[in-house]
Amino acid sequence: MTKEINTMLNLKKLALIVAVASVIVAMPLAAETHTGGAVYKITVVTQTAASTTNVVGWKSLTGAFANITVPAGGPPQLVNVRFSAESYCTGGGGWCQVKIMDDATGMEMKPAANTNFAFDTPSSDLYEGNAMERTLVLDPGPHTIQVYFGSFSDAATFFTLDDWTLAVTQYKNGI
Ligand SMILES: [Ca+2]
Repeated sequence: MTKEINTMLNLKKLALIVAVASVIVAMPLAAETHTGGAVYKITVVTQTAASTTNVVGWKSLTGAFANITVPAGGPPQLVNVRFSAESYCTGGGGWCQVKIMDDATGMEMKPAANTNFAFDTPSSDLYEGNAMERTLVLDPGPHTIQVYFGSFSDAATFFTLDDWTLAVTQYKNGI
């Protein structure tokens, strides 16, 4: 094999490596799929009193939690949470964020976007109905599903949640 052919082969190899690397870089994170069987239990919490925060950081939304138990000795359960609320986000900058945690394990429910999920954005659009949905497969034992709200720009951002519903559905045999 001549030196020229070797060089050509090496260039082709390099081109292939670059092409593969480009595809890897361009690929989005894979979506996650979880499944569960029959409904085991649903817990629904509602509130008509408003809560407001202008603290920079997360704050637990008062009363927006559900204490649930995945039966000991059984399989994990798929836990699906729907949260809807009247939302008002004003002043300052950044976003008004909501996340849902299992406080018992310290795990954020999926998609675990943390501060990257904007439930609302500061503007003069006043009150509106907004919603989110989260999922987690939980092991046997007690769990506390808790809603947190906040903003991460400055104290000039005010975030109010009102007239909310927290619905926590447990499904048997979560995977
Ligand atoms: Ca808004």
